[in-house]
Amino acid sequence: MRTKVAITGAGPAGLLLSHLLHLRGIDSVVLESRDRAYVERRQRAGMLEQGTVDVLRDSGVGERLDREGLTHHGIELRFGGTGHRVPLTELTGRTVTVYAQTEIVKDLIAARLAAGGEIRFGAEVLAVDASAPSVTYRQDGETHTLECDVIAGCDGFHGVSRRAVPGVTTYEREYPFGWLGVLADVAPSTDELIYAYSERGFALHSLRSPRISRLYLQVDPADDLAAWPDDRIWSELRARFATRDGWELRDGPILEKAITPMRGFVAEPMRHDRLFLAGDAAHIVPPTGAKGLNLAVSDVTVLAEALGAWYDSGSAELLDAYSGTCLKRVWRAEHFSYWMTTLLHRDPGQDAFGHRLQLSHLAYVAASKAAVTTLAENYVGAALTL
Ligand code: RFL
Ligand code: PHB
Repeated sequence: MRTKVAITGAGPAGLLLSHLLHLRGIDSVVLESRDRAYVERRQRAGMLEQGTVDVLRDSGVGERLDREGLTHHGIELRFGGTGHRVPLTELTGRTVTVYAQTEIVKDLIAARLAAGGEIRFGAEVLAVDASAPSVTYRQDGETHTLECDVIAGCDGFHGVSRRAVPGVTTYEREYPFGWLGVLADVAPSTDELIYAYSERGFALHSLRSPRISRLYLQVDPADDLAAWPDDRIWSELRARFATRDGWELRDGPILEKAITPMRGFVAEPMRHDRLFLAGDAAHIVPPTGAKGLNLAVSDVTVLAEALGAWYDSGSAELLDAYSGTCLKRVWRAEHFSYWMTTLLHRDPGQDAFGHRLQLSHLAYVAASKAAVTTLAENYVGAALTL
């Protein structure tokens, strides 16, 4: 078996890469260890930068996104019982869009299959060979080898591709926070996302549609879900979002809940020989800045263009620049995600001095146009290509 580009993982990175390569006439095979229903259901990101929306729309997979995605022009920072609007569009000229990662994954799978693309579900990659490019995987109890020109390692943080980059340097920061994410069958209590700091910890009010809310609570990453029955979740959310003007949080049935630890992680370089890492396989950001999915889209956009140039003209210039090009954006996103995370979370190990600094920082971001513009241009992605 042979293909031009072997892609490990059918998350947003692998699927979009396969689609962008197809548009350039380059065939690929996507190998995914899970089944289709699982990858289409996995709850994750929801906030897209305008650049991400443009890539999806311009490549012909934006039809449902244009119909169902919700365009937002601002977010709210809430602390001390008061909301402070961050007018993203006024400050940067850009918008952001709420459209769930699961919907992007469904749209991309449908587009690839309609175009005759090959996605092998239930195919677990065991090893990749970056020098005699090939991928070994197991499907239905049998081991196969897929030979190729190039491997795109898009198999996420727990995947195997990264291990095939010898001498890779990894940079890591564990945050002492976890997020309890909740999907609730209730109309959102807000039009714009609310990022709330309270003495009890961080909370985020997001949404999935005019009828479904997505909410997050800072929790101890070691917490057991059993310690968070639904009524405790709602009362904690109410306490953290409380304002002095009587704003109310609507509640409803909780459809799904999960706890995720928070970490920053970067692997450098993102390439070895014929293997190119993209998305969460190469880097993780804490979700406070809403950057993970957007970085994955940006990586594979750069990679598709570089592979296109290589196949068209034989020039490896863009492929050679791939890792450096991506890492500039990755590190800007790491810093912004760290900045948002430390601004808005309650650190259990923080001393009283640090706590006063944090409160002053929050007040400054709310009061200063320069400070809030820093937040806005990073949030919309305008500051990410330096
Ligand atoms: P994925 O989505 O993890 O996909 C990797 C795929 O590889 C498969 N795989 C394998 N397949 C074959 N063989 C193996 N050995 C394999 N090992 C793994 C996996 O099954 C999977 O299908 O990585 P990708 O494509 O790089 O996409 C990255 C994004 O998923 C991630 O960055 C975002 O979800 C992060 N994120 C957010 N990003 C944003 O841009 N905006 C947000 O608002 C946002 N919110 C979030 C988030 C992530 C969260 N969690 C749960 C981590 C909110 C949360 C709660
Ligand atoms: C989400 O809607 O899932 C979401 C939005 C913004 C974030 C993180 C997650 O910063």
